[in-house]
Amino acid sequence: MAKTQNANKANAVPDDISRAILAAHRIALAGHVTPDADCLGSMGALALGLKDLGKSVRVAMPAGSVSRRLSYLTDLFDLQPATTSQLQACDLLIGLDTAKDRRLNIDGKLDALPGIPVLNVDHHATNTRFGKWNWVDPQASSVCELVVDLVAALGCPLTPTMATLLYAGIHGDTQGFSLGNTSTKSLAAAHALAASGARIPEVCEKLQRSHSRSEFDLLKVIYGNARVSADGRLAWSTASHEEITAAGCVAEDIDNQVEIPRSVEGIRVAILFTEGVPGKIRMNFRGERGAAVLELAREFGGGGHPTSAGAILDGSIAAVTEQVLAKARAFVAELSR
Ligand SMILES: [Mn+2]
Repeated sequence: MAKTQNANKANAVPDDISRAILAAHRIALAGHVTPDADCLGSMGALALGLKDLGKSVRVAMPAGSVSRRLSYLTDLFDLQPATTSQLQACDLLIGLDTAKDRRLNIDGKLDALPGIPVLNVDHHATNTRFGKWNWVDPQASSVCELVVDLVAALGCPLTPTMATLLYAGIHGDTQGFSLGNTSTKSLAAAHALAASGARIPEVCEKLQRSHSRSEFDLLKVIYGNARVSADGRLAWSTASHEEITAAGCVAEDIDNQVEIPRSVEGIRVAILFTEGVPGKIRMNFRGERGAAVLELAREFGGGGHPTSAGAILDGSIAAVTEQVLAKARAFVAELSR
């Protein structure tokens, strides 16, 4: 049980992080492009908590960036996406769940917000520490797990809606408490959120059992295109721009469908290739039993977590798939049995 030594480690909030937030008056929040439940849950809960402290809060969220499934979360915090000039009027920008400044989901990125100090709260091992203040804890299951401690340190009471948002993010990043990042700390955070009124059945229904017909048709495409390598250790699937469009979906509807090839027994590496935008092939990599797919994603300019990573390449889906599968086959061949 090598992991126990970190399992109870408290995500103690660094003093400079709480101080910088408490000193600010107009706070902008931003997550990463193609936002997931962790990104939206942490933004939403922190936005509600900071408003409760009397801060003016703006949320960066370019139009069309949230999937239909996850709009459940943005509806809970009910904040209009900020305009660039509203963001420019802020005296602090908090980046959440975002490893690199160029991944921030802000029109024009940080270049659009000159002079605004950035506070970076993240759990990606590849975080570049792009903030003036940085709180990066790769041991944390999710940023929502960190925000549970952050709102407590700031003195914000956890409302049932904040607890629901944070629970959704922990649920999302741990795949329903099923992955290796599920620790006593993440379970303790979930316990605290449940005690604060998190609506757990609602989160599970909305995140797991609420596919629109279009999203369901896209799942059928991804099941239909799924393949497994001859040795059974690599599984992948694809969805071309034509297939995504024919299902009635858009680029934002691609989120965790890599779980489909990942669900094959015995695989070590799963990859999903999707062409949400024509000619831009997005790859989601997942590693099972410790397969460090981050190395693979980095070969293609990507990043992420050790066993959950992504990258984007320009080209046709056929050419990119062939190029990446060649490297992936070599990668799984090197893994110990
Ligand atoms: Mn996350």
